Amino acid sequence: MTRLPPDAKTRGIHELYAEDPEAADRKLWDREVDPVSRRGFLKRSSLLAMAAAVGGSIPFADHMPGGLIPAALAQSDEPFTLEGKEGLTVLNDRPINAETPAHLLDDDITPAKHMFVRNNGIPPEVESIDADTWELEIAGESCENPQTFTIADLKEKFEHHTLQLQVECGGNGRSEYVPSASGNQWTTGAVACPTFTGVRLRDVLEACGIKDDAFYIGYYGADRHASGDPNKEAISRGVPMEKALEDESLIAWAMNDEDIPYLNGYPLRVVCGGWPGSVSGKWLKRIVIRNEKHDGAKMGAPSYSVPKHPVAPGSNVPNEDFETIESMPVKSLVTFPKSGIDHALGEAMEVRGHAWAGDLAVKEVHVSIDFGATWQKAELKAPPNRLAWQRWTTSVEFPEPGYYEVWAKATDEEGRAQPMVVPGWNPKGYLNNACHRIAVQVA
Ligand SMILES: Nc1nc2c(c(=O)[nH]1)N[C@H]1C(S)=C(S)[C@@H](COP(=O)(O)O)O[C@H]1N2
Ligand SMILES: [Mo]
Repeated sequence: MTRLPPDAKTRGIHELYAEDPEAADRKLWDREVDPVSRRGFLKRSSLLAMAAAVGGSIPFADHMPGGLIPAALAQSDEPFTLEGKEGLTVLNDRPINAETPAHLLDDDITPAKHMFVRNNGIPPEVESIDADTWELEIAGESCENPQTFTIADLKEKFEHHTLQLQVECGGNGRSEYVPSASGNQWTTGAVACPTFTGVRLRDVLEACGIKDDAFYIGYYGADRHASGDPNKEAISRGVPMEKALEDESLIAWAMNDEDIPYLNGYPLRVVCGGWPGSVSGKWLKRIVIRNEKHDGAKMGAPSYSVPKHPVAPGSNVPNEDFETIESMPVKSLVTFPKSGIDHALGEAMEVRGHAWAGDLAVKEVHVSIDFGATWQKAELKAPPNRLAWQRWTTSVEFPEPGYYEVWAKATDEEGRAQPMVVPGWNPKGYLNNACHRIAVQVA
């Protein structure tokens, strides 16, 4: 592994890219970042982020002193928030990455303001996006009749579908790995389950002709590589044909019956629920049908890949020993009450949350108040459609005053349950589906 040049932190990223692109990539993507305070954010923020922060463009931005805290935001020391988002914890501002505290994921259908943001590069400028002229190109060596569609074409030519789909970043839970894995230090909040409206990916691909040798699809978005280099993609991932052709794989223009939020991919995105969020391309411009595994940015190991066989924590794993993550593992969240709550002795406490299991359904959820010694079964609802999370609820009673933790453990339809400790360490810190726990003080 190449190491960062010792002065990398103080040098321009363009300079570094010219010299050592790999180190520059790591500098941009793999740094560990603590939750960013609003002040810290603004000190280092780009003009675009600054405009988003004040809620409009800044005509005299040229004259703004670097590091100035806009008066619009300077009055308080509240943590910084992103426009259109509420209560999210910003983990990184360049690119923007923000997660949702568990208690803000309590809604059955995640509201737009509470959907996490995971950006790999620089999103297209808001002003440059025109949904009326936005075009999606379908091409690739295994496409018979490459075609271009406007969003109006998609709406007119294909059947519309609305589905509730869970999107979870492959790195959700990364912060718990020891030794720590580089990358955004997600705790539990890189997951959401809003509804998406659009057309089936399958219908669009079939209209363009899928050759017999088709093997994989790949997406391209309008965002740019974090370095600003126009010849590099921020991310260009995809899924095998079988996943692409599933009923639930969508090209979506709406989320919760409104435009998709800018940071979540406006005006068009792919959604393939149940797989790492990275396969659900935002600001969608192009889909290629490939006769081999797609080889776009972040398709190759170690990105979104785990060792084929378990490895000891801290091991060095050669790229050829990785495999690409497909369906995500079974997982659950306690979304009510909020961790840290005070509860009165003698009163039953309602506990609830969601559970999901990648391509599978969740069979059972159990809850423990004694650190996993005993478990009680929660009530579990069927998902509104395949690949949506499932609501679970139960009520617990505490025997005496003191400190308790409520743990939740989901089991998928094939009998695999969430582990109570952090599962298999892997170099990039993916797939942590350990039981979620909340703290309760009973008095
Ligand atoms: N074009 C584009 N699509 C993208 C990304 C990106 O950076 N650019 N990030 C991916 C990753 S890693 C995840 S987890 C999901 C996150 O979706 P969200 O930001 O809408 O929550 O988008 C995916 N699609
Ligand atoms: Mo992700």
